[in-house]
Amino acid sequence: MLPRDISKLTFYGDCNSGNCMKVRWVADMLGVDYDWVEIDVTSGTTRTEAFLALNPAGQVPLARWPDGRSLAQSNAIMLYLCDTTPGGERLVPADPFRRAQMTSWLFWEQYSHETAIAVRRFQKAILNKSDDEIDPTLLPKGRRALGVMELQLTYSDYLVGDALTLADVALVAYTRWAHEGGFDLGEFPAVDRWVRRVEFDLGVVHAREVA
Ligand SMILES: N[C@@H](CCC(=O)N[C@@H](CS)C(=O)NCC(=O)O)C(=O)O
Repeated sequence: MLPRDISKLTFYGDCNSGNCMKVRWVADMLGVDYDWVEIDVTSGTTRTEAFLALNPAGQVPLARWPDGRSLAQSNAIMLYLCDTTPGGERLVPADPFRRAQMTSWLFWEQYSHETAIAVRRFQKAILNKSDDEIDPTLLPKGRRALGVMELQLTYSDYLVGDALTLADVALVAYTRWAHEGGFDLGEFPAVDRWVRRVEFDLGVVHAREVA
C-alpha cells in the first residue's frame, strides 16, 4: 500500500536494491530527514496504478515530496540531494571538469556496469535462477566493467581523484554485491580494496561479512 499523503520527503525503495541503497546512503550521510517506504520489487507493487501514477517507469528508487513533486533515477536523486543539502558539496567536486568526470562515471555505471552486474545478481540471487537460465553475455560484460574500474583504481584511491564522490557511491552499490552475481572480486584486487574503502566511508558493513 502506498501512503496517500506524506508530511516529509519519502523514498520508495527496496533494501535489496543497490540503486535504492545509494540514495539512502547519501541521504543518511547528509542528515536528510526522510521516511522510507519499503517496496519489494518482486511483489508487483511498482506496476500498480497507484505507483505508476508517481513514476510511469514503474521503478524504485523514487523520491516524493509533500508538495507533490516526485523524482526517479537513483543518480538524479543523489545529485539533487547534494545540490540542495548543506554538506552535499563534499560529494560533488566544485571544479567543473572534476564534476564532469564524476558525471561521466554516473552515466557509465548505468549503461555498462549496472546492466550486467546488477542484472546478473538479480537473476541469480533474487530470482534464484540457475546459470543456464541466465543470459550468457552478462558474465563477460560485467567482468569487462570490473576491468575498467580496476584500471582506474590502480592509479587512484577513488574514481575521481583522491576523495569520495557520487561516482564511488553509485558504483559501489552493486560492485559490493558482485559476488552474489557470480563475479569474483579476487580477480580485481584494486576494486576489492576500493569497495572496503568506500563501505568504510559510508559506514556500511562489508557485504561479504554480512553474508
Ligand atoms: N536506472 C534506474 C534503475 C531503477 C531500477 O532498475 N529499479 C529496479 C530495482 S533496482 C525496479 O524498480 N524494478 C522493478 C520493476 O522494474 O518493476 C535507477 O538508477 O534508479
